Amino acid sequence: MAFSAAARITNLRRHLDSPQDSINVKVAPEVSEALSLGRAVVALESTIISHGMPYPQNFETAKEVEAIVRENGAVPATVAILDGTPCVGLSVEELEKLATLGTKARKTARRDIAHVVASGGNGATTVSATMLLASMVQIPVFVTGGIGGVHRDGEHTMDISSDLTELGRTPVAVFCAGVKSILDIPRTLEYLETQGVCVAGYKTNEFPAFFTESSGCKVSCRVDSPEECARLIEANNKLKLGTGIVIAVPIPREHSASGHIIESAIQKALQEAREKNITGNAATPFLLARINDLTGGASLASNIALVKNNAIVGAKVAAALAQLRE
Ligand code: PSU
Ligand code: MN
Repeated sequence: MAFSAAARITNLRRHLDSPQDSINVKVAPEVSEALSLGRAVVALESTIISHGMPYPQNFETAKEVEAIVRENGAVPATVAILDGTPCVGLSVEELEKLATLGTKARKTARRDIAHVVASGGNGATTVSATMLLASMVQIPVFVTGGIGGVHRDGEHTMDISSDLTELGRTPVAVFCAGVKSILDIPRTLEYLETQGVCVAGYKTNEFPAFFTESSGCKVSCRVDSPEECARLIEANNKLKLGTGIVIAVPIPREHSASGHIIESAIQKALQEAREKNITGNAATPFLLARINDLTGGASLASNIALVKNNAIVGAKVAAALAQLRE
């Protein structure tokens, strides 16, 4: 018997909505409990562990960042795909597995999620994939080091991180230290504006450049306390804008001293990437690793320091947001 178009659509919807046809997201018991009680939770990404830092600093940093989130009043939820299962909240053993897998784990952006799940693989989620999974379980706050952006020369290569489009379609607040000057910062901000993304400076009017406090670019608004930041997130949520927010937290001054040394390493690494024709999703990990080598580890130390600082601010905001919603 032939179905009418309307009946076919209804059948399709039923098919998509039925629980056996949706992918199971494994939420750690502690995270699940906090979410159901309306307590503060902070999502954390995992590409920074697998591709952003070498072992063992990546494992140590991952554990320390989780501890900082706890000390500041929230439950940490590191996001990854393990043996094909999307996980929100990892055990120490699972964190170690990702840290030791390193670049053997698949760098997983939004476009890669379905394939990593379908093939039962291990995926370290980037900002885009982490935002998506965090929003699926309704975590509104996510802390990382730096987001992706428009690559230099991006107007020709069209290498624009899917982090930016995700921010345009997924309502999660992302705490970061801005974007690295391996990227084109003014174009990154233009792209975020086009996507309708609010870019707030935390106690600053200027968008920070990851290793340094200043990029020469202004943010679209400024917040000066965790409570003010929580109100911004809540307004974005209540307005049902559907877009994410970038909360840019400048690197603490005492860790940004080596900024200009790092900048010259960035220039050299960019030149090498061009010569070796390293493009696509290999570009960011290559540049991060080369900059670390060229600065004799100084960039890694700054990177770790700023992630920890972001975790303090993000956890305080998550706690203020939970209080606001009580
Ligand atoms: N920037 C950093 N460290 C990182 C990344 C970016 O300073 O580890 C990672 C994040 O996971 C981010 C991803 O989401 O790289 C962006 O990669 P791409 O440029 O390929 O979109
Ligand atoms: Mn890219």
